[in-house]
Amino acid sequence: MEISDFTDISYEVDNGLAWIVIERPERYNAFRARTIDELIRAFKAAWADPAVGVVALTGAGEKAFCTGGDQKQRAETGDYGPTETGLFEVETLHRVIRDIPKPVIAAVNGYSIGGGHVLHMLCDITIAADHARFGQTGPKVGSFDAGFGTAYMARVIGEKRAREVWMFCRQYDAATALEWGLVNAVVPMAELRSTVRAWADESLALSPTALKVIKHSFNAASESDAGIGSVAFDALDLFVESPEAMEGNQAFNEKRPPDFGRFR
Ligand code: S0N
Repeated sequence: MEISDFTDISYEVDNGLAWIVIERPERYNAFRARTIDELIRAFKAAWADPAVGVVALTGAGEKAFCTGGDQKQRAETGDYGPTETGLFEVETLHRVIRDIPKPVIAAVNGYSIGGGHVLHMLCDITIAADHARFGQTGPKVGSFDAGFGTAYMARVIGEKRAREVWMFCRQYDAATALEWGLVNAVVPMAELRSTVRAWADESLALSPTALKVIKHSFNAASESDAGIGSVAFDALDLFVESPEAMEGNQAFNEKRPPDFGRFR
């Protein structure tokens, strides 16, 4: 896939900073399988390009950063749509965000929910607009990310808070996210891009080799979370086709609360 083939995201390099933008605002920047393929391709382009020192990930518009898997696509086809390889490569995307040897900044411009919340968490730095909202919805819509989504979250915000996020599926505002250490800074939406630019410029002045080794040394401690994630995604493959998971998906699309009572 060439960058010129992108339909779901855009990719642009500006003075050492690569901007990767999810361009599906009508779906609150939810990802389908193609979106994931394009994101992986874009991160690899930034990895390979010596002109890029920092990567920023954001969503189009001011409503959403990313709201995870596309629940309408899931209702239409039972999956997230076709891919180049035939695989739904969300784990590969997680890997590439962690492995790219350059700082990755999430610029959270609205809702960061479900699989979209996991994406911002995996970025090295998160800068949020002051209207941003954060949360997990898996147990509401019939999915889970019980790898980095749970284990890494506990490392970031602590066990009690991570369990609260997953077991109640609440939303949290940007001020709470800052207080919890879930984000590094909160700024007005109008200053989000310029703030990311300023942070990127500070990092671009530093030794790329030192940054590479530092990033990978931070990753080393949480590598076992990837193993837990593989097991969890195996389980998710089985779960998503169950009546219980489908009830969550149907309820979202029918704009009603799910009824999980019969599965207890
Ligand atoms: C973001 C929320 C909280 C916004 O609520 P609000 O403000 O009330 O707006 P809405 O009217 O709900 O939304 C506005 C429009 O945007 C559409 N939309 C929003 N989110 C999605 C989405 N994720 N997919 C498709 N469309 C979306 C709305 O439908 C609405 O459009 P209209 O007006 O046309 O009806 C709220 O929208 C919300 O809670 N969204 C859903 C968030 C969610 O549950 N995401 C999925 C969570 N799960 C995952 O991400 C896991 C996926 C995954 O990682 C996976 C990995 C491997 C293998 C399998 C899976 C798997 O799950 O199957």
